[in-house]
Amino acid sequence: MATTKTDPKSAAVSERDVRKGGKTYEGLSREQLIEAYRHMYASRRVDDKEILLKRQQKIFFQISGAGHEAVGVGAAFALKAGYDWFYPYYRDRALCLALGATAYDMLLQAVGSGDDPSSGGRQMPSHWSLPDLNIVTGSSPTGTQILQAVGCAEVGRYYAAHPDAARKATGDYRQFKDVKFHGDEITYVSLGDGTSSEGEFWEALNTAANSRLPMIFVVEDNGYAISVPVEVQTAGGNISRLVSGFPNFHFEEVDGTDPVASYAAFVRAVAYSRAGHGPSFVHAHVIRPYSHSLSDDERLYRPDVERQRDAQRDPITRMQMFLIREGILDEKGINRLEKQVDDDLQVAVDRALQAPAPTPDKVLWYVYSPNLDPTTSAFETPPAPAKPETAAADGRKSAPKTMADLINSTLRDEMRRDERIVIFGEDVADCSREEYLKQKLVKGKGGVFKLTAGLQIEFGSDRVFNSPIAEANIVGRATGMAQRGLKPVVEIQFFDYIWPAMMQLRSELPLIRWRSYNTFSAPCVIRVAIGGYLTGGAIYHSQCGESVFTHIPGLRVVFPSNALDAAGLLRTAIRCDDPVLFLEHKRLYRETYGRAPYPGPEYMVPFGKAKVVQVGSDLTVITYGAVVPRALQAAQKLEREHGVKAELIDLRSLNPFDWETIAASVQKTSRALVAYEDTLSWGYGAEIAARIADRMFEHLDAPVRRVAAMDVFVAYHPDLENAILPQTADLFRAMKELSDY
Ligand SMILES: Cc1ncc(C[n+]2csc(CCOP(=O)(O)OP(=O)(O)O)c2C)c(N)n1
Ligand SMILES: [Mg+2]
Repeated sequence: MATTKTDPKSAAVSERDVRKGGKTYEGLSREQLIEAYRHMYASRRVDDKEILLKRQQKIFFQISGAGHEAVGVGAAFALKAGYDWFYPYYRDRALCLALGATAYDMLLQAVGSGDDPSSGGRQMPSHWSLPDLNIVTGSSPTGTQILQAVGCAEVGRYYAAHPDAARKATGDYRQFKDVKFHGDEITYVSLGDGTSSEGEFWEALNTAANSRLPMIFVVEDNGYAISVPVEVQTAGGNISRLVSGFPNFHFEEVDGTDPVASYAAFVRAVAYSRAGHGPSFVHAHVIRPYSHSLSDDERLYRPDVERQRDAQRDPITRMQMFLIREGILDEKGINRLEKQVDDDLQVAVDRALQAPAPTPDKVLWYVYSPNLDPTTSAFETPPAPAKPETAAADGRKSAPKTMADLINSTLRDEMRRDERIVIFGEDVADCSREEYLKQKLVKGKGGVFKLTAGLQIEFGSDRVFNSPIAEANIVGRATGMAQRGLKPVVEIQFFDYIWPAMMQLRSELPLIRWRSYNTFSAPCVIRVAIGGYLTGGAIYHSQCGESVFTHIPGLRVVFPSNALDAAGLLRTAIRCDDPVLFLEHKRLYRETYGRAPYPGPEYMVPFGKAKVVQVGSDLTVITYGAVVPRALQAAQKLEREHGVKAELIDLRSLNPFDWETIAASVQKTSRALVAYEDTLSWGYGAEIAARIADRMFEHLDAPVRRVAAMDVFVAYHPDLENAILPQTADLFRAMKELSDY
């Protein structure tokens, strides 16, 4: 269909028109107004077509952009396609068309074709994703795009300050992550009025205001969120009033059914934000003439009188009347334009209906990077500790160091090697008021566990900085940054407080690649302090729960038990091309067990390779994290007292995990014990136990046993904590029973 791409620079036509004595409309020429109508009408007609196709059961879902056409076209004309960045929501069909998307692209998604450029048949229609136009893969959860857009906006500024970081590099994720930046690009993000109730919206405004980010927030206010009217969602019924106190913003409130007024509002917003003054907020009043979606019938909650009132503001008919009134097009001209759009659309529909369906053999494609496999030998390098004299020279000692020390050294060396790495999180900076550091008034903090100590001092405040206490903010921004090629290595201060980020962690970050059919990706690292055995940690500083995350396709999960593995796995996590949840056990940070000299700046441990901590032949113990040293103690006692030799496997990496090592060991010993710190029921070890029972039944001489925490949270008093968490004595008892079976 005809989707004439509008060169945003043609806005300059207005000057020519003026010189010729032609009238312009807020700077829009007559040609541009005709173009605007073409996009608006095309958008409405794609909706109408999809609705028809849905009724004919040729597509499976429909959600329309009807009523939102004018504001979308106004925004597209004021911004630059393929230059600025776009996080549109599902009603932005007209915006996407005016930026250069085609109706055919959209219909391919509606039919769910394997050729659908946005998702390969994986996402519902209206889930836009077109990398050439900088339209970033969107999803269905309301509002998750907003914090990602914040991250995206931060990236342009970062590359402007660190242009070398944008260079291509080989040998790690950067080889597959091209960077586009200009330095003055704007990030557009839109949402509905109801979505402004989501906390992430407010977190995003807060950061955008505080950092004066070049962003435009657009609230397309159609007065309803499915059946819930705006006054129920928004205190006082007007979002503009609520956000008006945010500093550094430019605000616009506009009739979003009027393309000329919308365009003018966006031109002002763009001028403000592109100049670097800060973010803009455009509140556009629109209508929603087609119910929420085809699954909704708004007559159930909106009386005719209200719906008719809206209909009078329909942007399509208003624009037709405007063009006629202004003598820009007469009725014939309008009919000709509409016929052209309809004819082109029919061609697109016919083609889309013939497009190939996706094939089930590809469903697992792009869950992880197809380019860089972190389980391969490319990520396996031997430790190369510094010789004592060089070690002394660069301030490091070849003496055994703690896990905390080695994580810190690994971060430092990786930051030296890769300027795309940024670190942020709660308290991770040495000191936000950097003048105190410069004046040497303070030493700096660098994390509540000091894992990032000294990094801000060495790398500067734009590479290592504090976030607000808002975990979705941390993960959402990291996702947006990683989409544009940065490598955020962010910290969640305590696993117990990871849950505000759960929508981002479950439904966004790990899905970026799969849902966009490998056209976007977001490889980044989320470091999380986890676990108990702390004495006094109590409920909210001792939780495990790793199985919640190993249950998420697309997310790598690692859990080292000692300093050397932590260094090697962290380096792999940073250099690989997938999102990684890096779990650091707090109790192990400074434990004597598992200390090691720093293994050098190239040391890597591949994912999915377990370590056999002790070789044995009588039973297999499969574990990880802080249970490893406890299981080792129990195994040594078992050998000492009973001559029973257990083979102890430290998984190190939970997703992927090393089935081969488990299988080989169980085949040898015929007895398996799975031990983990998390609560017993539905814990990570349940999956391992089930697989052993399922696949190795013939090799087993005893039931697969588990040792884990009681099914309750960790309590404060040490006696309670000891009873709740698996102890060496519990492990010893279980091993003994299993060997006796
Ligand atoms: C987190 C989340 N909660 C609920 C839903 C279900 N849902 C989809 S759209 C919608 C209403 C959104 O209303 P609004 O933000 O006003 O946008 P509109 O559809 O009116 O343009 C709801 C509740 C969802 N997709 N995501
Ligand atoms: Mg709404």
